[in-house]
Amino acid sequence: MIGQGAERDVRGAGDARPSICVLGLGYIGLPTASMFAVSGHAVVGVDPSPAVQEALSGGRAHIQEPDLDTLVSAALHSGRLRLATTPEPADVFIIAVPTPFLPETRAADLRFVEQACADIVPHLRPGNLVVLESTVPPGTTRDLVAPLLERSGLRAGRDVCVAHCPERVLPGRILQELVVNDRLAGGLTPPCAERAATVYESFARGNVIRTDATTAEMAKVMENTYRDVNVALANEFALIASRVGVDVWEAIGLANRHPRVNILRPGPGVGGHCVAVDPWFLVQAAPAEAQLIRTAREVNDGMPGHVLARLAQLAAPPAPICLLGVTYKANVDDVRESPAVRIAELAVDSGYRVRLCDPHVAPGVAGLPAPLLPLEQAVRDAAALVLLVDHTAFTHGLDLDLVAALVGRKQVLDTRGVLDRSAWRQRGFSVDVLGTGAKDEDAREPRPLAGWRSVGA
Ligand code: SAJ
Repeated sequence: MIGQGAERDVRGAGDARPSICVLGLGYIGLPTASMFAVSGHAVVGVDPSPAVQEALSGGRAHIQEPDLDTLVSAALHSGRLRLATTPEPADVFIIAVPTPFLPETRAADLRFVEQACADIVPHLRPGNLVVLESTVPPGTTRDLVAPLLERSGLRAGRDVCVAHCPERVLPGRILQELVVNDRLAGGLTPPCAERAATVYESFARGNVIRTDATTAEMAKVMENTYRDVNVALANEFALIASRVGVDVWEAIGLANRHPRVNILRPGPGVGGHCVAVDPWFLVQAAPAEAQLIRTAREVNDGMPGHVLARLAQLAAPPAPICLLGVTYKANVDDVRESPAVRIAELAVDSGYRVRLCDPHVAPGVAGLPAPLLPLEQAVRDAAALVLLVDHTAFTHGLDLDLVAALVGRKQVLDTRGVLDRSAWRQRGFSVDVLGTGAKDEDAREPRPLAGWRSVGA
């Protein structure tokens, strides 16, 4: 938790740009703090985690993201980004802390936001701006953040500006998207929106669009919900395609040639800290109305069970199996809400001897239900390989001859539709692909659709 710190102003003498205190140096806070620093703001980045402090003090980012090390190091060397474990007085406070959901109710867990507000209060001065970047249920800035900040004795919207400016960056492309994406500046009042927009315009090249705080909150959660529902539709298409004996990857490719259709990719489920979480904030806000959103979440959460059922067609417990990838998506190191981890848990519970392999994840990372091994150990004697994450290291970096020589049985299940099927088959593998007909040739035959009639019959 972020605690109180010494009264020290972030800004040095003679600085023209507002000084900024960023609370939370995670996937969003660290790139944002660094970007503001290299854009000329005096920034203090606040994070109480010793691991974060240790990595950053050594001049490197504690998370994997293309070019982030270079940006962080430039920001630190410029002298404009300093690190702290507690907030300090500044012109602008940016809250970029996690907003998970409570596992039992799936309601938003806003404790980190509440704590950040409490930590800012002692430093708040008239004329300050407080920006909430964390994704929250609609109404949070107005109904929770503003009243908490008013414990300072200052009136939100009059003495201090308050705004919600949601981040929209895609992990894996954070640094580009931070600059080029359009941004929302949702103010408690129009002057608050204007003030927040001006701050972000110091590095944003996309449009910074002024709106009110609750509309910005709603728009942000809608964006990720739209993506979740689209993936759920793709996943449901995959389940239907394997039932009727169609290759969903080919069918989606064909459907997407329609100028107004853009179906996303099926897969082993939806993970990460955003798309798998944020739709629940809308369910929480309007449970009776959010029917489609809830069903989409359930479809996506059902995919790990489907993957396990397909694995069971290839190998029975206690066979050794190798799961390729544990992160929530390709080429990142983030395992939060990862469907691959869920699949590993289900496989362990079913009695498989599970080995995990992921070149992006450091050994010893918490929360994995099975050992994380180097490739050669992970695949040795395995009765089946399951590709769960389409890391480039797996799609283009595998030595297939070596893998073929090491495995126990040459069987692979591709849950992302990315493997070069003919290259694997050339090495003697049977290749099962999620969203295609069942593995055995009989079941692969298209089944007649219920109610089907030939023309003229
Ligand atoms: N996924 C699929 N099929 C797809 C696309 C994604 O199964 O076709 C899965 C991924 O494998 C992953 C999950 O969905 O498990 C989410 O991945 P993602 O790449 O869709 O999104 P995130 O969580 O990395 O980032 C999202 C982005 N939101 C949108 O694109 C609408 C990003 O712009 C947001 O800033 C971010 O959430 C956030 O922080 O809210």
